[in-house]
Amino acid sequence: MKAQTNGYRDFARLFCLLALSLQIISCDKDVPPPAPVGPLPSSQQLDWHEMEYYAFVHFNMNTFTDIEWGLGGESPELFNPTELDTRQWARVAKEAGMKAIILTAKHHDGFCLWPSEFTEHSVKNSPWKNGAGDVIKELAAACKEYGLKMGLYLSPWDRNHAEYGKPEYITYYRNQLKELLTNYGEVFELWVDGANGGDGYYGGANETRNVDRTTYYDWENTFALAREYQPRIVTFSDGGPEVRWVGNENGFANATNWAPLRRAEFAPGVADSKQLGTGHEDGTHWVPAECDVSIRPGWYYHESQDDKVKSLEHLLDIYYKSVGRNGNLLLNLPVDRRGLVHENDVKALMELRKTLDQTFTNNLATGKRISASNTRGSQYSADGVLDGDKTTYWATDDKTIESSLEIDFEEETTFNRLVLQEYIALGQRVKAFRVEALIDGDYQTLATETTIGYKRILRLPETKATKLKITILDAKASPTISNIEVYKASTEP
Ligand code: FUL
Repeated sequence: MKAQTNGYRDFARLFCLLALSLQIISCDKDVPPPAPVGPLPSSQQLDWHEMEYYAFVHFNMNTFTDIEWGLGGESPELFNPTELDTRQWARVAKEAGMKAIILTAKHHDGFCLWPSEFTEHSVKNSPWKNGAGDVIKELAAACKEYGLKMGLYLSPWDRNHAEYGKPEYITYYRNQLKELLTNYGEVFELWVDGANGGDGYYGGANETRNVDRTTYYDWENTFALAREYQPRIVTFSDGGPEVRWVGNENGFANATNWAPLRRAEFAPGVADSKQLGTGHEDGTHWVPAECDVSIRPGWYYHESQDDKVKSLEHLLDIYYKSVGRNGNLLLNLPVDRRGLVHENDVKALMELRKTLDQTFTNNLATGKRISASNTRGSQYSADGVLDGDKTTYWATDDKTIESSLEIDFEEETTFNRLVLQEYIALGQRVKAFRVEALIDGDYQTLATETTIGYKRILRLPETKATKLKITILDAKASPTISNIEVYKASTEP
């Protein structure tokens, strides 16, 4: 029986080859995938893209001094949260639909939220838990309990440390990095801000110290240590290496947003912020943008800002301009003096979650027919974009770039949101695309846009149509689209 089957297969293959050479039929079972267009994401970066939305928590000495940047001479006695509860942070983040929490383990004033053995300027000399507490340990446990990842912010600038500016401080910084990355389980992201040097306490010297931002920290080797301690970590700074700042603190990426970046032109604290929002079409490395923004005007908690929590409309706009523009959203929650996410912030987060859930639950493209103007082979058919599986994707043959996909709703359908995703494992390729809808028998253009990347979400005018067409107008190579979703949001924007 087996021999018979094999015989039949051999015959079929022979027939196929013969037919193909005579150009009678197309046997496309073994068409290779499109060649990758570099630079490509690492597997850590692919995981990072999937996270999309997570919390920043600024909570540290500044919470108690009511300022944004402490000078470094603050007494550890001042750090005294009354109800610190990292499980509340984690529960709120989880219910908000976030995937992780990144905490300011050490901000520019140098106070450490863990009992570092390399300084006295930490929780161990505070009244909180009589000096026996460790916020990082508590957060790690809470994140684990709620299925969240944990990331850590370790400010390179340290206005407390007597040796800041000298080579000894780099040893100190690396010792702290080792403590944080080896004692608390998995850390998914190391967050390195760009503020470097200036006036400070510096062990009582009270002076101004400036450093050469490109050479002082020897970032290449410092980041290599981070990778040695946490092989799956991604490091964020103005220019990566793995994740880049978006160039503003409003939470917005530009509409054209390339994950590739000419990385050598940037370093932490050395960045042309205008370029960071767009990346580079001819970038040399995969360095996607992370969009950081606070839910309030300040990064740290200030009672005076209790009534300045961003509105639902503002938060939605941020979401669409970050997650919807090929970036991840890092939304800051200024934990208050009790050590809790404030009620007003919780309310705003839950309103946002509710609206996003209402919008992105009923995918109007599910189960609809989809066709393509060109298909590379049957395993790259248009069906791959509607099957809910991001590993299957539509691709054209190598010579075809301008090409389109058409979704047939079979009846008049009202929508105003479109989600598009490229199969980025093969690189970010699309440079320009157009969206059209078939309205009363005519195709009308709804949008003409540029990049897609990991995810692009378009807010379209409310449209009633029977078909939706997406035309790739230009790309670095044949397009690879892994997912399309269509929704009707009831709220504006
Ligand atoms: C900046 C810092 O100077 C701010 O205080 C804040 O931490 C922001 C997220 O990063 O570099």
